[in-house]
Amino acid sequence: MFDTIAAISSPLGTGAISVVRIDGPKSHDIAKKLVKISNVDYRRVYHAFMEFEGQIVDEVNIVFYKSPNSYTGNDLVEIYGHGGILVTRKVLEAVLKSGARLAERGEFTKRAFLNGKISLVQAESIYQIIEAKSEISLKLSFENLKGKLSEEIENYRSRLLNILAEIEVSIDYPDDMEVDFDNIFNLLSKIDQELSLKIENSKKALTLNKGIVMAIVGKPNSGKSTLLNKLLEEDRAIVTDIPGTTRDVIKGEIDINGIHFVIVDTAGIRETDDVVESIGIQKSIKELEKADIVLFVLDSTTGFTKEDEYIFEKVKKLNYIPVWNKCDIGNNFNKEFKDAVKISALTGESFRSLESMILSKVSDIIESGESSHVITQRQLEVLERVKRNVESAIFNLKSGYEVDVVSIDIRKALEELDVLIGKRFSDDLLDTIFSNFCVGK
Ligand SMILES: Nc1nc2c(ncn2[C@@H]2O[C@H](COP(=O)(O)OP(=O)(O)OP(=O)(O)O)[C@@H](O)[C@H]2O)c(=O)[nH]1
Ligand SMILES: [Mg+2]
Repeated sequence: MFDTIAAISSPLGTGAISVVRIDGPKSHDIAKKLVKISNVDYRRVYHAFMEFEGQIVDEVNIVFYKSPNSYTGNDLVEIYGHGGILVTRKVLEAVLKSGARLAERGEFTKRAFLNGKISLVQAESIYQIIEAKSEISLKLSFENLKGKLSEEIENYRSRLLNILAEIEVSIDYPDDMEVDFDNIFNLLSKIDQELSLKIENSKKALTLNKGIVMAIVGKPNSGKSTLLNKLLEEDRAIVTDIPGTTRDVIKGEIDINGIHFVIVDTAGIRETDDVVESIGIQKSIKELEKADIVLFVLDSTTGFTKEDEYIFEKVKKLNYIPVWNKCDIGNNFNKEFKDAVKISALTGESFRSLESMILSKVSDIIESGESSHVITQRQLEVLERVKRNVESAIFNLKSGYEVDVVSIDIRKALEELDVLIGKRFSDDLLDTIFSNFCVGK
């Protein structure tokens, strides 16, 4: 079923150690020949000089894994070499010339999935672990790797199967078994409610995984770019005392208490005849609407002005924090915003208060991380399809349709749960998932 593949599994660059992996039926023979070891104990580290066509390729440590006790479930070899770019390429080249094919992206992990070593959800968690930007996403990904989401799905599966069994018995033995419609209705409604909550939390948890988007908006010269730079602790955006300095959207990433944020600095919003500036302002407004949280920067040297009013009209519908900036030199705090957090983007004064305010404004997103174990867009979409089928079952039950119509809906919901966990899959789906991985993973 599998041919023999190989790839460099460590990042290609200069490092202490590099890893080349070989997987498949010929992996052991290829490696043994290259390192001149004939009898091997599995999972033991051997030291050797690798030779190919009479030349030393590298000095390596090498481990042989015997199917099914390997990452992929196949015979597998891992070669640890000196971590140089050229030398590692040479090791791979020797392996390829000895009969292996270069692996595709994620092909080792795909093999682990196809061999039943891991579920699709676990494969996705492995990808998420590599991609994780904050501690909380890392924690969620590890929980899924250990099977948390799979457990939850199994729970829904068994409940739906029980309902299905009850319905099917009544179809098979219509004279002996009365369907308890009320009970089925209640059980399905309970599942539906739980799914709604799960989906809502999952959406927030996905935001958490990608990074919470925080837009900094305000009138020109209020100190937005200064604030961005101070938060990032680097000179990312140009700062001048000329209003209208920032034209384009500038992004940066930071962690606050282990939570990952994508910060977006925008052009100061005002009426202008300048073509470039007004394009920038249109962009600002777009970013504002997409953000999970908005820092509305007010200038305490000018107080709340007409320009602020215009921006406030847009901001007030969103999840925003008013921030009085330049408090080192100004004290024009209008009463509408007298309780707003008062900072100095220049000196960093009161940044701790600003950070705790930010965290409390996104606490629902942060808390979603505790209760949701859906970590990818695909998982969320499948879960939404499960819910649609459950809803359809409830609707058909209420409308007095024959129970076999309801049983079809429940079967579909069950099928989607199988798709979620990877009991059912298409080649396209696998390609989409594994093509995100690196070569060698
Ligand atoms: N004293 C003081 N000056 C500040 C503070 N924040 C910003 N400034 C100054 O205000 C001016 C404008 O700062 P920017 O950060 O460029 O303002 P902006 O909101 O990004 O402006 P636009 O890009 O034009 O929209 C600069 O001269 C900054 O040094 C602050 O907290 N205190
Ligand atoms: Mg700016």
